[in-house]
Amino acid sequence: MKYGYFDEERHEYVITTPKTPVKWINYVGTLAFGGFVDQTGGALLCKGDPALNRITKYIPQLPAADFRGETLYLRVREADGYRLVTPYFTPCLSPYTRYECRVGQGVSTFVFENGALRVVTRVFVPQGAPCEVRDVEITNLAGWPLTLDAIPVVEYSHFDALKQFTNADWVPQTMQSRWVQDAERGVLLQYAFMKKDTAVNFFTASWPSSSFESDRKRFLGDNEYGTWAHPLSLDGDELSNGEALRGDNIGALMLHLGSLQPNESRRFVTLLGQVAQASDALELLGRYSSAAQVEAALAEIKAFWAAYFDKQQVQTPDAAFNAMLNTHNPHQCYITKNWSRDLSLYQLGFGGRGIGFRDSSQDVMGVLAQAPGEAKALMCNLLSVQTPAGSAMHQFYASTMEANAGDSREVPNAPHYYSDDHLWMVLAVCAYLKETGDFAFLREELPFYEEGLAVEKRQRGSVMEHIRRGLEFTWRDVGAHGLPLLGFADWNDTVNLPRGAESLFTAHLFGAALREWIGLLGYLGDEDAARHYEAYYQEMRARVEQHAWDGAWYVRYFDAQGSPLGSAKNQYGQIFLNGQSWAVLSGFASTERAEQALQSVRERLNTPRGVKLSAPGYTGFDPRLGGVSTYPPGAKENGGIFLHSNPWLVIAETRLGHGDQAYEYYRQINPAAKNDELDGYECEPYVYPQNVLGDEHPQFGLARNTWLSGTASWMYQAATKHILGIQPDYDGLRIDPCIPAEWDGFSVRREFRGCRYEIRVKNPRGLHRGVPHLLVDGARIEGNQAPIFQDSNVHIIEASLGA
Ligand code: IFM
Repeated sequence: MKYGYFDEERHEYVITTPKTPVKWINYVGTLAFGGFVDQTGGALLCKGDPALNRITKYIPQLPAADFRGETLYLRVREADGYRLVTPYFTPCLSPYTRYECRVGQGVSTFVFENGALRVVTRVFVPQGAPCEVRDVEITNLAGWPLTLDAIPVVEYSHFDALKQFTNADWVPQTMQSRWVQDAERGVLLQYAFMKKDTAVNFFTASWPSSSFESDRKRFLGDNEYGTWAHPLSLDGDELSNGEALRGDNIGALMLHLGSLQPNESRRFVTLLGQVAQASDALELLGRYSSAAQVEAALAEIKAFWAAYFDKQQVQTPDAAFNAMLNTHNPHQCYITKNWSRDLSLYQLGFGGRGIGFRDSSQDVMGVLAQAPGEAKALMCNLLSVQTPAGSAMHQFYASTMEANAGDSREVPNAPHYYSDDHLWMVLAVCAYLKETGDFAFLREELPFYEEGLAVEKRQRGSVMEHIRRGLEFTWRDVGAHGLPLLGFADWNDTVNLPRGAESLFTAHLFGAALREWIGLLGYLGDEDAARHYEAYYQEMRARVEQHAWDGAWYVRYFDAQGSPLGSAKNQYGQIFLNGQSWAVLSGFASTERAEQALQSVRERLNTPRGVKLSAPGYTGFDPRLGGVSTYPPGAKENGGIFLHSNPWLVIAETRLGHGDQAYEYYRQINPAAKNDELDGYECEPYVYPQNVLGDEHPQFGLARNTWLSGTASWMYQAATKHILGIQPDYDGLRIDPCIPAEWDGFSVRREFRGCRYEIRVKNPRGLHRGVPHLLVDGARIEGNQAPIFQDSNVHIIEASLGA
């Protein structure tokens, strides 16, 4: 079953039925003001912080037909009363002859036709504005005049998103709405008495409202035995004009649109936002009411995305690969960078997560070509929650910069750090410097995180010093085999072994980080420091090679007693994917072991729907292992296809020159390649999910947790830097592809350090890799690195594999 199609010309995915297997969403705005809109127009919006300043009440767990945050009713006057239509399908489940939800960047466009009406709605947040705009155009398709009313409706959440569900007296007693009318328009205000100040949510329309409602009970009617599918108040001509001073606050506006002749259209906008006072809302209405104003605001968003996409565009023989790389993957990377793991259909933004140190450090690497300034700003925030000891706080809240130690807080005797967090930042900083050449960043002074101390009193250090402390922390923090201690967890949050356990993942990540850092120090000419870290690298490598090889693959952990996990000796969890891919990424594995380890992955972990994280899955709760054993075999980290880890395998395969295998692993999880077979998969085909159920699970192939996943950044890196091989370096742009032999070539447009490159790679001999020389603007250059030009001309780089 197909639920839509890719419209690459418009950079959109077009959902053609509201009845997707699960809710499918798109993001509008940013964390400053924004949220997501689903395929039936439901919206979850917040300002600054989804936990502490939530605006709409959107409960993802409610059934698909339910009301979720926002909708629009249309009333067609008929001889015997009114006929209700919702042009987003829900909650009236209105029959349609055409339904489209066009998922663009920062805007979702809904097209609804039912024979009598065409309704086109564009939902977006103008850049920098504290409001969502819905631009609605209704056309009469019937052959006779129609008399129409429009009733846009929003349901508010308490500003403290969790309190909404934990206190059913205090919350409703604080919810208050007021109507403010100026000469022409009315604004319905809803007060959010937040801890330190009062924010004012507002709902208004460019068409005059003849009446309004702010109380859900009155709107639905009959003591709420009226339903969202048929609110009883809509049987009458007008709403009650009730200003609710308690209860479940909503905003409903009655807009009498009058009589539309055949083919005649009416348009209006609604604005839902948050301001300090009513006059600000009216000022916003003045800015985004007319068709020209809406077009201008949309043009700004479009221009942002056009420039964003323009930084890197590819053309390969695989249409699904192109669709992801040219539109949907960079879009997801940016959204993930902005929202971290704070707010999605799956991360519900109640304050448990905020911005994750590990997650955001990886997200940064997915936006470097397009948004290096934003990446740098995020890295500065992250580094400022690194502790003076060198490890990092696991997460922080963007609105307050308060940080904490994540789930480890719940286990009093556990180590209160994660062994991998701080090391990701080494990769992020080096990748940022390669992309931008902004070496001054290394000298920027930033605070360390010292709980309880005002920021001005905290220790400070340069970015270089932060990195140095991180590397020294891991070097010292080792266990019985001299391998890094696990801490509360490493990348795999769900394996929480008792204190004293060692992590091979962290050992390999340490190796990969050291390799990057040594490369940078070498480039900067700091030979002493490079030698210092080279010694660490060689020593850690020797320890891994001595202790961690299990015969046909690497083990993943040693517990505190020195017993391995991820070994053929174990009954469950015999082999872990990350133990193998990262042994290649760190460069620790010899060629022979690397080949063998990846062969073991192929044989024991690969499935046609992606590579499993481990096998076989644990079959019941084991308190010594922790969270991983709470899942049934095949789910999430317990033998599921945890997508985030698949691109690491893709990269590892390219390191060994296996172009066909790398591409095969890439393609088997590319959602765009699944558009015709989504039934068992269920999620959006335009973004990566975090997880897919593995083959030990009866629902093998079912995806969940789309959008906010490290999969986005790493799939983008795997495809662009490692399959296509477009690799920024400190002093040039390297072209080092590793492609499937069947590709006869590909091309890439890339902006790098202000220069524009047109890269054309040919593969006439059906090879995988090997670029011995380049033609740069027609001149031969030995090797595979193109220079950086000091101009803004387009430079043509030609390469031929093997020639
Ligand atoms: O690495 C983590 C990530 O930080 C959050 N989601 C789960 C991943 C694997 O456990």
